[in-house]
Amino acid sequence: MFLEGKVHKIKSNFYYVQTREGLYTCKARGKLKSKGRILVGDLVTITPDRNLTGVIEEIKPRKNELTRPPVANLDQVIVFLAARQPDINCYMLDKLLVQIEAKNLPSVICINKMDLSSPQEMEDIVSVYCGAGYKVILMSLVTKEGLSDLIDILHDKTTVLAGPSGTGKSSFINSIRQGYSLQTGAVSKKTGRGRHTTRHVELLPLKEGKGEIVDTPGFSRLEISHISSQELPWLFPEIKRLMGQCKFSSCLHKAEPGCCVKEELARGSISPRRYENYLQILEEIQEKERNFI
Ligand SMILES: Nc1nc2c(ncn2[C@@H]2O[C@H](COP(=O)(O)OP(=O)(O)O)[C@@H](O)[C@H]2O)c(=O)[nH]1
Ligand SMILES: [Mg+2]
Ligand SMILES: [Zn+2]
Repeated sequence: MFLEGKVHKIKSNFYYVQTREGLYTCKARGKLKSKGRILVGDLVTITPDRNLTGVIEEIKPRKNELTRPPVANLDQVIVFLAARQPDINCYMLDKLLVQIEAKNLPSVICINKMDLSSPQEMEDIVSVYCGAGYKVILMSLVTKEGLSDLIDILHDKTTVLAGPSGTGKSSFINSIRQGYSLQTGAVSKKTGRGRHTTRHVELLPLKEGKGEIVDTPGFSRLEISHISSQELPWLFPEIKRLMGQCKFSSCLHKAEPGCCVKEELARGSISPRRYENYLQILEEIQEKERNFI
């Protein structure tokens, strides 16, 4: 008899597999044993043994996987920002969104700490990113406004958080997880680093309903080295929509004649700030490509 389940945690060669019959503590069979072969988030088949123990026999094909943190089969990324403290850096945000798009993962932008700001102050940024095609949620963990909108989005999904430090990611994870406390804000005076530096990755089940959240933020390094200049336009949803309509099929939407991205920019349907950041990221990529040749 086999059981199917999802790996929620890996710790010293034990795999914690959530099945409909309960949480099984498993070992891995044969070649699956080698380190890094099985990831948190993997869907697996196990042979159950007594007392909720078992053996992992097989990994199902993955929908996607991340290396940082090492986790498979994600459904979405919540990009955590703060209205203030720290202020929003749109260039960093666009670079982060590009990385998430490159993994083919949907993202939702969440602007936390709205208790320190007002919807009027956020109007510009909300219209830019909604216009680009992203869902934007305004919220505060202090006043709890907007929190239920975010929780609705998590339902039935496996979610990873991303975004700059200090925006409230750990606080949010704490708030949705009963009896579980991640370190927030405080940094060790001795080492200057967070105290929990060697933690394992874990999927935390949501308090209500199905779905899990990864307990460690992803996309912490803004690496774009694996993205090519031809690929970049596909990673801006508002540019992607126009692909195939420019005069030249290889158009990079800089200054080529017959460019419909430039036309939409002139019409005001593409945000100048997003476009500037597109050009700047493109420049960074092209610089790397020139050095590589
Ligand atoms: N004013 C305000 N502060 C918040 C809010 N959410 C979190 N914080 C604070 O922001 C700081 C950083 O939070 P933390 O969860 O550690 O951020 P992380 O680095 O993204 O994990 C902590 O001092 C939190 O108490 C909020 O909605 N409003
Ligand atoms: Mg944190
Ligand atoms: Zn073009």
